[in-house]
Amino acid sequence: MITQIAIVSIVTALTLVPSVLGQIVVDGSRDNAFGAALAVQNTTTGFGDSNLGLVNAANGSELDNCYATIDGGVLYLFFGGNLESNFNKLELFIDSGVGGQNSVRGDNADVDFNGLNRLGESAAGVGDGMKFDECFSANFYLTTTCGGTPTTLYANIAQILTGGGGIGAYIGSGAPGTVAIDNVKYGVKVALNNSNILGVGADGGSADGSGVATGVEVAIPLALMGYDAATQKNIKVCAMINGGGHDWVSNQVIGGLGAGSANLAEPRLVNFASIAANQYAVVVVDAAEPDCPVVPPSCPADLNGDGVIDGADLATVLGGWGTAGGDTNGDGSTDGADLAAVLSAWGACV
Ligand SMILES: [Ca+2]
Ligand SMILES: [Ca+2]
Ligand SMILES: [Ca+2]
Ligand SMILES: [Ca+2]
Repeated sequence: MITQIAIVSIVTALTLVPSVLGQIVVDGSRDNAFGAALAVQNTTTGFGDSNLGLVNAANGSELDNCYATIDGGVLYLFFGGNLESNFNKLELFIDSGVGGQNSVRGDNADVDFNGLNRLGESAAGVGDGMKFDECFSANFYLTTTCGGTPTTLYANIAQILTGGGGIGAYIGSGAPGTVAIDNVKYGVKVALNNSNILGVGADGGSADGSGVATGVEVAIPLALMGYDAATQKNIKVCAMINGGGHDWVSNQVIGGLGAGSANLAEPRLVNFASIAANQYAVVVVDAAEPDCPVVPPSCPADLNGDGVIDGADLATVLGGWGTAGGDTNGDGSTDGADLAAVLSAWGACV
């Protein structure tokens, strides 16, 4: 005889199913809620094609595809593929706002044995840091790696500020395939399921990364990345597999490098702007937003853009009084606030 309690339990379970389907579980397996792929790998891997089929270990690294979704103020990312359990790195750069670094500086936060700065400038002002595509300026960094006995997953995060510095943190460890890193302080989660044996092959194999449904999955709060939809809505993601010392970049990059591409090797020689197509995927929030965000002028009182705030700008304010002709603050009219802006900023733009 079926008790009333059992019936209630069954009904409750069925009622819960729809909401559960709509959520992302950070476990290294792709959820249906991610929707369509943002990018699919288009070259075979130069870092080995894993054939172990084990959730906690892989004997090769590949980035087969990238999925993303935003839910509840959190960015969820999924990268199909493998991360070899020999301390190869997944490097993840996120362009989550205006500013940031188009070329990686060498004075960022020291995380993962100063691994981030291994990709950056060798000395201040040399300008030899890894370079992204023209419309990509990184604001946030996450790196994850696995290795040891038993195989352990580790992750670190760092801010990437326009002027360098910023906060970096080790966010913990976990067991691939079973225990996600769940950092309560920062709200960041990282999980890895290394069981993929499909996707791209090594040289001579498949160059198609579509369909792979296990790999690295992360959750990052938008606020942690400095996301502000008032200035930049779309989020861009550039990911790559790197060597164990953050010192030898593979050919596994999201977006792909193109068929037949070799490993990129020395990180400081990587210039994605010189490689065809965009080496990033776009998490589209506003399809109408230009790919290169419009950077607000640093010197709004310099109305004629000649680098100096002087009588010419004052004349524009006075001549445009009551119209938009001398507007410095974007409110659409020229008034006392614009006059004050010009007078208080008098002289060279700073
Ligand atoms: Ca999942
Ligand atoms: Ca940026
Ligand atoms: Ca494969
Ligand atoms: Ca490019």
